[in-house]
Amino acid sequence: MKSAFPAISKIKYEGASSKNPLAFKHYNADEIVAGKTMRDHLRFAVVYWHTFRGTGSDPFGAGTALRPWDDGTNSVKNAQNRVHAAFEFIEKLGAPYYCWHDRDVAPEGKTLSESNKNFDAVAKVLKEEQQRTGIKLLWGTANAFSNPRYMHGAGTSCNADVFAYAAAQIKKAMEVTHELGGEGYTFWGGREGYMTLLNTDMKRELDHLAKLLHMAVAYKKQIGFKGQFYIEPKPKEPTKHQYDSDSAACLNFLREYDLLPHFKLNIETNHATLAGHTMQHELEVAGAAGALGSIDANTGDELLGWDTDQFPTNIYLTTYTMLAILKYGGLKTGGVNFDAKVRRESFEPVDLFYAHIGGMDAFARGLKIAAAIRKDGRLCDFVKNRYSSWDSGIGAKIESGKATMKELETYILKKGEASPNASGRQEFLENLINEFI
Ligand code: XUL
Ligand code: CO
Repeated sequence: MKSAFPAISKIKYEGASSKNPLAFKHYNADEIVAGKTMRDHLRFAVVYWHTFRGTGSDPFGAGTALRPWDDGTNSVKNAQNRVHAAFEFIEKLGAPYYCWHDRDVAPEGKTLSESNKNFDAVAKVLKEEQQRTGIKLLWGTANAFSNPRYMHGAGTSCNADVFAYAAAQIKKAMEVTHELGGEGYTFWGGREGYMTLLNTDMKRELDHLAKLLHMAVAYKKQIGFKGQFYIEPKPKEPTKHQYDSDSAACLNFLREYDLLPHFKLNIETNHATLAGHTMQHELEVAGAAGALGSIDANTGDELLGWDTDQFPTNIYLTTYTMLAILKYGGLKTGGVNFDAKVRRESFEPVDLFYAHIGGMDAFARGLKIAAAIRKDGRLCDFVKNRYSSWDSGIGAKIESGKATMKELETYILKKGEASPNASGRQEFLENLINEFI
């Protein structure tokens, strides 16, 4: 097999003073931070779709990406060759995981059985390459949004046959994920939403989506797949409104349909900002519900209102992300998955390396900074002290559920004014964060 990246050797950690653009300055996989190696904290994953299927095309122009290993056809042979290029890339980068959609790795056929046959033929090579390199599948997923049949959605389609097709496709994607030892399986509601409420029976669509997920839970059990299920919130794009719009909406849906025990959330930065939230907010909502599972690490552009899926380089973003992840006990089955693409203008293969190295270094710095902030303790103590009136006396009584309104009335009538508030100290805390950046 010809090398896809002959000019590039394994990316090494060279430390912060290195000027080598093909070296890590901060990500040192074996370095221990807060009791674990950086490798185990961050569990980096490369996505197959953007990194190996992205062409750089946009609504105004054709693809620009140079991918010499790819013959540009939709053949199974080309798909199999591409697997070797992908694993050479991931191995040289030193990422322990990767993720795919079924249709990224293998071409869709004319019938479902032809698609499944293609998928098996490529999965065989994926498995060989996983075994050869030790690279593992973080999660698999089905693309139930690109094919025209899914124009009205998959699980939420108005057409029952389309629902059946989606279920059959997801069944196969779960089987292949299981076969490849995947540690998770993700559901992102690509078109599970609406373009206009004028033609939409929302309640019926939500009931159907829940049915699909319950079927997946049952099938998971049947085949003995132990991986974690994730839902990935996103508010819009491609639809006007997606039912999995943000962490809170996903949690509400999962609770309403008794699915919460079976799912965690896969939170994506650019989806959070499209929902009008920060990544920090989305992680906090998921974490507080015990449902923080994995992250799709990318970023948007402050001046653009769509899902630009850029590689994360902002140290504040990675610091706040890692603060939330550490606070909720770290990533277990999940990982830091680069659901990000190089810009259309960054068309050379080496740009894939620069992009991932930058993202990994940004997260390594975020991890080290977040660990230092936690070790220092002032931030955590400040928050704890801010709520100290709840630790004893009337506060503790309210929290324990033993206080009544009548009793609180008596308490305040006797006390007079409530005890004075303490400052929120936002600026002080922002300065504190900057001490560590
Ligand atoms: C789309 C998106 C997806 C999911 C997997 O915005 O993020 O690629 O991560 O379907
Ligand atoms: Co994503």
